[in-house]
Formats: sequence, structure tokens, C-alpha cells
Amino acid sequence: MTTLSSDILAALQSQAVELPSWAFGNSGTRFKVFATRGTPRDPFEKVADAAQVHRFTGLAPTVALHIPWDRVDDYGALRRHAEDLGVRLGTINSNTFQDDDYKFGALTHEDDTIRRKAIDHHLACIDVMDATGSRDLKIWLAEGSNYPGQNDMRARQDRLHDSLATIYARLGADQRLVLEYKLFEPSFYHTDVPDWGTAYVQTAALGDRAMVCLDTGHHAPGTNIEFIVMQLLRLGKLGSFDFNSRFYADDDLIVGAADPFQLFRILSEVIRGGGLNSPGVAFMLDQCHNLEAKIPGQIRSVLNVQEMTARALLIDREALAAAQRANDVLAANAIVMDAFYTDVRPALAQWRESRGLAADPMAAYAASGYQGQIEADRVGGVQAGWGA
Ligand code: PSV
Ligand code: MN
Ligand code: MN
Repeated sequence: MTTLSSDILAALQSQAVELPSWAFGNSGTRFKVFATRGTPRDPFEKVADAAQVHRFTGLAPTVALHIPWDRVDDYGALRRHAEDLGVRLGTINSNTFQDDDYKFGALTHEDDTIRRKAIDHHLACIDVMDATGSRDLKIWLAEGSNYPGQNDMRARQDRLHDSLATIYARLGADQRLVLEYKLFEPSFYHTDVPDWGTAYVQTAALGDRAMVCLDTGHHAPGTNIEFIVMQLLRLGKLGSFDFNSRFYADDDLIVGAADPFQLFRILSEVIRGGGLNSPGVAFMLDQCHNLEAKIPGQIRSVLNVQEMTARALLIDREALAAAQRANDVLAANAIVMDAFYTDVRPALAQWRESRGLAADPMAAYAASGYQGQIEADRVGGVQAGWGA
């Protein structure tokens, strides 16, 4: 069995992956949302389910909220509820993509009344952050156009800057703004924040507490995502990840499911760039479990991140640097591939046990009876879904 050095275990010890509240709600495609028994009926139940992931893995101490999907009357009460269950509330995600007023834009809109409404939504999100104790405001904008000529793309960039600057000015000293980019969808011709370059330009114009969020599903097929990771870390602008995996477009599947090697490559650049440990890059999942059970889906996801991190930590950096200096192409590549092909699962299971966690979190969750309990308890009412 491969053993993991004390340095590697120390790096893994502080690893944390934030869970998205929406992963626990029902989700689907535009064709059908399948209802699942036991699905949470409100944000309190979503947080309770997220706490189970942390209970069995020790890896997921925070839960991200999406506003207004997770609107509650008393965010202090939701915060206490989370803390009673051993987790905390994390990133607050704004939402300007489900309101008719935003059909032609929100933070970029030509009409100042609508733009002000979108800015005010973000200010309200920062009020939520103050109550929940959250550090990060994450902004993803569904803004753009479908046809050439439809909009003045440059004027929209200018309005975007003005809107973001107003939001940024309201942040507390310990709070950050993270701007997420996405190549396309829902707009098909141009998107106002389509790529890391635009997110970088917009956040650089704001200040040090504005960073970029890299969602692994938001690139063109074949994009070298680890290069972007390297560059943003080099620039000090990689704020967070939305992890998931994709086969085709923005599939939001379990991270590491479609391409574990890509996840490994991304994590090795995170390590190379010093982004693994505090105050490193925030790791978050952004996934939907349309077919599989949601809590085990999240357990599998955080374990995949941990496993690929452990493999990336196994890269012999000194030997790699020497091979690179010598332009020994095959030796350098072999060092990386040796780490990737190392099965760290038995070592991680043993390490988990040594910390009082289950060796096999998936099996321990299945045996815990929690799933049967929520399926029996959560009858009636409206189940929370993606967007509910
Ligand atoms: C957009 O596709 C996105 O990745 C953003 O992060 C949204 O907030 C999230 O998905 C909603 O699932
Ligand atoms: Mn995302
Ligand atoms: Mn997405």
C-alpha cells in the first residue's frame, strides 16, 4: 500500500470543500425534473443534509447559499442551525437570472432602473453575508446577446464595471467579491463575462478583494484549464473554484467523474501556485444530482477532490524540476504520471480511521439510516429544487 508522508497528510488535514445548498434540492434538465424521496423542503433541511457529508468525510465544513433560492426570514437562525450541526454558512451566490426584468441584462442593463434593481439585489446579498458570517459574494451573470448587432458590447462592459464598483464599495473589510465567467449559455452569441480574461480585467479594476471564480464546466472543450489556474494564481486573482465535471457543455456532473486526470492536473497547478492551504483558493462544488442520490453524490464528490489532491501532492517536485531543467521530456512526464497512477484510496481510508472517521464514508452513510429517516419524515410540503 502506498503510504502518505506526514507533510502530505498535514496538507490534506486542512482541506475543505464547500457544498452548494442546491445540490440537495431536486434538479434536472429543461426536459424533466425528477422528484426524489427525502428531498429537503427548505434551506434548513438542505443544511442538515450538507452536515451529513461533513459528518462522514470531515471534508465539507461549509455550505454555500443561493439567494433568493435559500431565502429565509432569519439568517441568524439558519446560521445557528448550521453551527449546531457542526457546519458553517459559506459563500453567498447572487441570482439575477430568473427575473423577467433581467431578460436583456442586469448589471449591464441599459435601463438604469433595472440596473439599480440588480445592484440592490447584490447589496441585499451582502446584508445576508453580514448575518451569516460569510466571506464571499459570488456573482455569475447570465447576461449577453443572441445576435450580432443586438447590443453594444463595449457599453455593456462599461456599465458592468460601474455596477460592480458600486457593489464592491459596500463589502466589509473581510469580505470578497468573486466573479464567475462562463463561455456561453443562456446567451448564445456574446456573453458579458465569457472568460477568465474578462473576469480578470473586471476584478483587477475593482481592487484586491475582487477575485475570479473558475467553474470547471465553463470552458470550451479542449481548454487547458490548468493553464488558467496557473495564470490566475500567478496574478494573485484566483479566488475560488466551482468544481464539477462535464462531457459536453455545462453538465454539472460529479467532479472527477468525466475526467479525473484533468482534476489531478488542475490540483497540481493549485499546489504549484501555493493555492492549497490557507488563505488559499476556496474550493466549492457546483453540481446537480439529477439521477443519483444527492447526499452520497456529494460524499463521492468531496472524496474525489481529496483523492486527486493526494495524488497531486505525490508528485516529486524536486525530481520534476531537475527533469525539466534537463529538458528530459519523458522523465518529467513520467514523474507526473507516476503520481497520477498511484492508488491512494487505501492510505486515505486508513488515515480517515485514524482520525475517528469512517474508512468508507459512502458505506457508513448508507448504513447510518439517515436516508430512510428523511424519506419517512419529509413527506408533504413542497420539495426544494434547483430554483426553489
Ligand atoms: C451557472 O451555470 C452556474 O455555474 C453559476 O455558478 C450559478 O450560480 C450556478 O451555475 C447555479 O447552479
Ligand atoms: Mn458555477
Ligand atoms: Mn455552471
